Amino acid sequence: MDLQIKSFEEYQRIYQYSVEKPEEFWAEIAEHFYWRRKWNKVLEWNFKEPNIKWFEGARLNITENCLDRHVYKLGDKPAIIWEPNDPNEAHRVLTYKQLLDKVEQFSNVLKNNGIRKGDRVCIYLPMVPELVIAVLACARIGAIHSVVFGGFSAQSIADRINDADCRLVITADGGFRGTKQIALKSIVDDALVQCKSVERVIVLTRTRTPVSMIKGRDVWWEDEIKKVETQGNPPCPAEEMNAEDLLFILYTSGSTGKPKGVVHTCAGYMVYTGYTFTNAFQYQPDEVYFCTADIGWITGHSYIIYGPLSQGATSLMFEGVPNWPDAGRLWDIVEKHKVNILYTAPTAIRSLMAAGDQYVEGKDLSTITKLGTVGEPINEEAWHWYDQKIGKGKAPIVDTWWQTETGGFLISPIAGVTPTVPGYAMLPLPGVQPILVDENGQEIEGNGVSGNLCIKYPWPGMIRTTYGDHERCRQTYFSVYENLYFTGDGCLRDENGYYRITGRVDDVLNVSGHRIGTAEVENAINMHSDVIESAVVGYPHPVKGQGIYAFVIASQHHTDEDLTRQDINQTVSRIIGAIAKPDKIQFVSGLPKTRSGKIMRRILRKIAEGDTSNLGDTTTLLDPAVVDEIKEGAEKLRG
Ligand code: 7RM
Repeated sequence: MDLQIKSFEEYQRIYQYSVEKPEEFWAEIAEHFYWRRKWNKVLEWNFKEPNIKWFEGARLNITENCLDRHVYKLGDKPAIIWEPNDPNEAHRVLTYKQLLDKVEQFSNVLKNNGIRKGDRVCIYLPMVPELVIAVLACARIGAIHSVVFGGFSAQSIADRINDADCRLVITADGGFRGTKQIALKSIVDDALVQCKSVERVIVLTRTRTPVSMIKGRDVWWEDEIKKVETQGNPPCPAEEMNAEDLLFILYTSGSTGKPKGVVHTCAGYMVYTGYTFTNAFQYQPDEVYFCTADIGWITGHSYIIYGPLSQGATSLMFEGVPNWPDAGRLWDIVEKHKVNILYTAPTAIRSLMAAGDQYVEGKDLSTITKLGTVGEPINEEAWHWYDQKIGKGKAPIVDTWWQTETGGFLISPIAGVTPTVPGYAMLPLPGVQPILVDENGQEIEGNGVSGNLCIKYPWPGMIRTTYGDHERCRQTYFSVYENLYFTGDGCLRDENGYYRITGRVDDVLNVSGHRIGTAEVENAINMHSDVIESAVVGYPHPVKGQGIYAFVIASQHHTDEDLTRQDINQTVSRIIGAIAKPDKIQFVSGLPKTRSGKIMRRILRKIAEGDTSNLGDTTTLLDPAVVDEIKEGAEKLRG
């Protein structure tokens, strides 16, 4: 069996086969990878505990699949093209050969600094090639990476470092993003005041901002590289890993206040990201593939690094932001590097669309053959703009639905092979068995129905546990509905059997494609000294998809409410990061609560949406009068 599915007829046949004979199907997919030793058993599983083991007995290293195995044939092919924040700075190209050399070199740096298989390493770097090198070097020696997105605060870093007991942090002096500079090392320094487990910090120079370097703890990346060079640059053979050894931890938000460390393991994740990447995008040998995500999120892990590299693709990474120096930057990059496949988020499409077509006109986008979107539902207007202005009506758009927990795409078109409909993720990839259930866990069969989206059979890329707390993994994903993985998403299956994701059914927001828990934001707001209580909901936002709306009870009446709003925003930035700042803060004297003290979010959501015509039944409220006050306040805030 070929790895790439080539026709709709083949898709249907293989899909059927993957359901009837899943182990045979996945074994055939896995044959396309390099194993030091093959598996004894393809799959062992139960969703009760859960206990999920793929390719037991197999031994491998994912970096051997991403690097070593390509070098003979593709040694001089660009593996990574790096486009800097500032268009006037030179771009960089790392061929497969060069990337392997650099990964081996940095693997030796990690070893020189006492890092061994199983150790946890926190990576807090800007979008530079060294981030890819650091990630792969960890994987090469069997250290478990935990990448933290550069937009998170010192407190968030500390929480993540402590949760995983990281021994090492890899960061940079600073990072460039548009006109801003982010003082990464200084943020790490603030975090480390709370972190006992960290013995060493490796600091890359990027912005050359002055930084504090603590003797015995902090070392420069460049100095450590020189040491390896004086050792004669010895090779660093890849550590042989067991299939189910941990590859990485990535924190993600849920309905509680504390982010979970999603755990992915070596073999299944490798097979799944490679298989889904090559299929959904139908990657061709000389194509340049550009994913605009940050490596701090799962999209960057799976579809800038591991998926493309395991397939020998050229992966373009971009340090900057889509709207600087102007809203034509992505199109300049496409033109400059002759990008063939572009993968971005609906929020970026909407903001570039809003900037005006003049930023697209005159740019040569003729190289584009395929387009992709991810992270949130895409509205029809943005889909058509993307299709017409960027794809010129000739590039299929793959709307890839997946999650941090799924490792890779579950429901997605296969470019040019399966059909597409605006706003639809379409059909499950072979190997994926979605099901819709009602509130009671009853399967909703047939077409033209909607329900809660679950998956009824394991796939290799799925979450194995939440780090340090397996029970939490069971409760969150496997106990809501018996024997099913629950995604947290609502979903429609139309008359044709096509899937359309309608959004989260839990208290998770999706702001510009970033996952943020309402409870997390509430906790942060409540840290502010003048806040008694708060309730956070999402509301439709034209560019961000969802905006954050906070209803806040303050302990005293402030004459300058705007200043208090700014104080609250500062608090949220400090506790979580600027990405979680509320877009709107409304001061209220009370919140709509039931007699048992539960906040009725349904009512707050309606008010935040600006739709107060029908708030539903409010008679069970402790104090129904508070609703009118909140409605009035909301109208005033809207102006
Ligand atoms: C890849 C990623 C996951 C949540 C997920 C959905 C939403 C993701 C789509 C989508 C509609 C899509 N991982 N989501 N992709 N909604 N269409 N194509 O985003 O863990 O950060 O978020 O994002 O709600 O549950 S994530």
